[in-house]
Amino acid sequence: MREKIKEIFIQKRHQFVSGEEISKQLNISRTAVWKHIEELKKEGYQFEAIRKKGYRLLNDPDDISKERLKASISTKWMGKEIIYLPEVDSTQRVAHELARNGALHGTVVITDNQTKGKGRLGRNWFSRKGKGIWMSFILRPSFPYHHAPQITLFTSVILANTLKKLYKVNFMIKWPNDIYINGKKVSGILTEIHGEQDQIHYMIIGIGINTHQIDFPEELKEKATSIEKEIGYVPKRIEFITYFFSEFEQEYLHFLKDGFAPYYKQYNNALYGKGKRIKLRQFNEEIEGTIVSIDQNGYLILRQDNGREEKVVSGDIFF
Ligand code: BT5
Repeated sequence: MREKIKEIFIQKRHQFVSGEEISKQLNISRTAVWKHIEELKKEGYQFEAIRKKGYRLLNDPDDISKERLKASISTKWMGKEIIYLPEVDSTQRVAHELARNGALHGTVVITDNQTKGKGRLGRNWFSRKGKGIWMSFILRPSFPYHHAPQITLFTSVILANTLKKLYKVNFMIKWPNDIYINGKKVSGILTEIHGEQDQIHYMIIGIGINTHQIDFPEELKEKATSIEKEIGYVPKRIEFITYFFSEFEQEYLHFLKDGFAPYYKQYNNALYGKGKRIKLRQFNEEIEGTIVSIDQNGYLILRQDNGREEKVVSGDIFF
C-alpha cells in the first residue's frame, strides 16, 4: 500500500494531494493514509502539509520502485520485466524461482532491503536497506556451458564502465567478480547456472553495489566501500540502473557474436593487482604466484616462482 501512495505523490509531484483523494483512490481510511505518510517521512520523504489542500512532495528521494524504474528504463529486453520487492531474503532465490517457472530472458528482481544476501560459496552479502542496488537478472543464453564463466567477467567490464562513465572514478576489477576502488570492494557479482553439460537452461546474475553506505559492520570496515564514500556526493540508484541496463543490452549482442575477446583488453586495463604476488585458493588447494593478466578466455595467468605461467579457471585471490 505504501508503494502505491508513494507513486501517487511521485506522479503528482509539485501538486497537493489530499488525504481524502488518496483514501478514495486506494479504498483505505484516512487514518491509514496518515500513518503511511508518517512512515514515508521516516524513509526520507519530505512533505509540505496545508490544511484543506493536503500534502505535497518536496524532495526526490532515491527511490527504486517498479513504476519509477519502468518510467526510466527504455531497453528492449533487459529489465523489461521488473519484479520490485521492498524487502526480500535474497533476489537470487526469487530469480531462480521465476526462471524455473519460465520467466523471460532479461527479467530483473530488485529490492531495497535484502535480509539474507548471498555471496559465492555460501558467503554472505551485506545489503542494508536503501543503501545499495541489490538485484538479480535472468539470462537465457544460447552459448554452451563452458562459456558461462565469461559472462561474469563480461558483466564486470560493463559494471566498471558504467561506474567510470557516471562517476568519473577509476574502478578496478579484482578477478573474477569484484569491483574495487582505492583498494576496497564496492560491488560483487554472483553468477549461478542451471543447465546440463552442453546446454544452459538459464543463468542468474546477481549484482550487489554499495551505493550509499557510509558505515560498514566491523568485519567489512577495512575491505568495503561505497560509491558515495568515494565520490563524496549521493549517487542516484535509478540513474545507475538505467545506464547499466542499456549498456548491458547493447554489449550483450556483441558478446553473443564475438565472445569475451573484445572485452578482455578492457578487463586487463582494469585488472586489480597486476604484478602483485598473491595466493590463489581453489577448492582445498592454494597456489602462490604473481598476477600477469587474463587471457582472451578470461583465465587468470599466474607466474609461479619457477617462472612457469599457469592458467587458472576459477578461485579466490588473497593479497
Ligand atoms: C560476491 O561474493 O561478491 C557476490 C555478491 C553478490 C550479491 C548480490 S546482491 C543481489 C543478489 N542477491 C543475492 O543474494 N546476492 C546477489 P563473494 O566474492 O563471495 O564475496 C563475498 C564477500 O564479500 C564476503 O565474505 C565479505 O567478505 C564481502 N562482503 C559482504 N558484503 C559486502 C558488501 N556489501 N560490500 C563489500 N564487501 C562485502
